[in-house]
Parts: sequence; structure tokens; C-alpha cells
Amino acid sequence: MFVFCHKTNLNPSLWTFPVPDVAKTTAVYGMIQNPFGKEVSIVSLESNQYKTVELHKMEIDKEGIKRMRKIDFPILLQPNELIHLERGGTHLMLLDKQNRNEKLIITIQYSNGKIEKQEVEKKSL
Ligand SMILES: [Cu+2]
Repeated sequence: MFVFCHKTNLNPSLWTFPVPDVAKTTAVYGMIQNPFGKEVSIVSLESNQYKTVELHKMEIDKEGIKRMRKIDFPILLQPNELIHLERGGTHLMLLDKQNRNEKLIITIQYSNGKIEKQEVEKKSL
């Protein structure tokens, strides 16, 4: 499935590359960590700028071509489990841009009712 590890990071963070204003989609990298000491599922991902947020992983198909595949919710996480989001690997896909807010926020909704908001850092190329 994903690339998981249990390395502790005090500041799990998300980042993206700036995209042209006309671009309707973007990918977000970094990491998402289960902030709870218990098993929990991510039930939804949302953004203040894009209509849809999906978790994608990369797979090699029969022809040897790398393709993105959507991972369906709910996404189960073990206590403190970390999902690494990397270029060429698992990533968040933001689809259908709705506005040009200055800040890009990702909202993670967990199965225990808790909601986590993370600001996405824009890295320059
Ligand atoms: Cu994707």
C-alpha cells in the first residue's frame, strides 16, 4: 500500500509547487500523520480552494507505465502512523480549482469526529 514509517516528526507538514493561475489541479506532498495514539480512519479530505481532494498512489501497470490510482476513503491509520507524500509516489491530488485564496488549506476529517486543518506551504521551483 503506502510507504509507511514510524519516524517521529514534530511538524508534519504539507507543501506544493506554485501552479499557474489557470491550472485546475495541483498535487500536494509532505506527510500526514495520525495525531492520535489510537487507530483512526481519515474519512474525508477537503480544501478551501479545490472542490475535490483525493489521495493517489502510483502504480506500474501491465505495460510498465506509471499511473495514479485513487485510494478510497476511509483510509485506516495505525496509532501515530505516517503517510509520506512524495513526488513520483503517494500524493494528494487537488481537483477543480474554485478560487484564488491566498492560503491553501487542507482539512482532514477523522473517524473519531476530530478535524485537523493544515496550511500548505508553497515551495518555489
Ligand atoms: Cu494524482
